[in-house]
Amino acid sequence: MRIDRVDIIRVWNPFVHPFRTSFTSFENRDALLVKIYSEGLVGWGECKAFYGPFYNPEDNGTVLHILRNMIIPKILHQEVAGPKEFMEQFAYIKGNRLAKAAVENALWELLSQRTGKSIKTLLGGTQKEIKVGVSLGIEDNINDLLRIIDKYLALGYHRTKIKIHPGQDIEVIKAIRKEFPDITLTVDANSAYTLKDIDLFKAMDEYHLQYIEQPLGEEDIVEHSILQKAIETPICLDESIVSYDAAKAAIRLGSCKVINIKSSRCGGMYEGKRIHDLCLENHIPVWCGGMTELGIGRAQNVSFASLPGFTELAHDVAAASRYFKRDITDPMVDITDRCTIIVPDEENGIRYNVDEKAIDDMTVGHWIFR
Ligand code: OSB
Ligand code: MG
Repeated sequence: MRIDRVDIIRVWNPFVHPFRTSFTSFENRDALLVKIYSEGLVGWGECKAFYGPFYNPEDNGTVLHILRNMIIPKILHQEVAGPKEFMEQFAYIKGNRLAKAAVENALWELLSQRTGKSIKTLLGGTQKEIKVGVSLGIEDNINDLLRIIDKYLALGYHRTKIKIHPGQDIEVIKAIRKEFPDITLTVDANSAYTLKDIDLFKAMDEYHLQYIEQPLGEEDIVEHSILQKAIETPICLDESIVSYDAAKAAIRLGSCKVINIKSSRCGGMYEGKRIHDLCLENHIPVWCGGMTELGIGRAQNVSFASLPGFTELAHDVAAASRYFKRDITDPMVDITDRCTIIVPDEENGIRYNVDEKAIDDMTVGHWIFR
């Protein structure tokens, strides 16, 4: 594929409800989109970075630098065979995987258009629909949270995940279990604890959580292995799984029993699939994580989650309307009455077309390279 032009577009889309985590509170999705023009076709990628480095070490500023100074000059007016070759070509750039993934995702899109095959087919996806869960932010008032949980249960969400942080953890879990004793419940600590809190995690065992997501630091693979051996509840690693090697280390050390794959954090869907395959071989259940994506990234996550290992656990890929009043695809990504999302493929003909008018209305910055 010859790359003829690349645009980076920065958009802001307000959330319908602020999303509060242990690291920050998000009022709107501030995202960089990558639009690649190639031989008459246009492929879009959505970068998953945030406006600051609170969750990932990268942010929109570092991504812009890597794309405009390191990657785009090397691919503009050049041939790029596909996502795999792109990743090989840029292996010499350390880290910066969210930046690489934005381009990689656009290349999958172009490959899909060139071959007339869906991303699901190109990746080797096998599932017609994916099962979705909901991830709920921190609320000051526990009753507010209980009412929000109720609302998503009524919509049929298959798993409820709540964010915890020191001071708002075991009491919240207790209150939820009192009102909803049997729901599939998980908690996400977003790295807010250390091994000093081991007794707190032992105490969580009695609430039969499906898993505890990322209790300790991103680099604490050894510490997670100590914690996992001390508790019954499965640990699910999220932030720590930045690469195939990190996943391999976590599995070998017994640092977790579940993995949340965010393919973008690992450089894109090609790397994400390698991690998926590794987990499948090692009988580690996986699910597809989310980063409050706009429609382009959300639709690509739906395709990625159709891989054969993503069966039993629900994904953080909810209906777009759970986050935004308006999104950048037409139609917006939505759930079925079974609370699943249909995976676009050749047979069902579903496509999430990019809504360029919506993007225009949300644009706060635009860089053109040609
Ligand atoms: O830790 O999974 C996380 C959102 C932003 C950054 C990190 C995380 C999250 C979520 C929401 O939990 C996932 C989603 O619904 O998109
Ligand atoms: Mg998480």
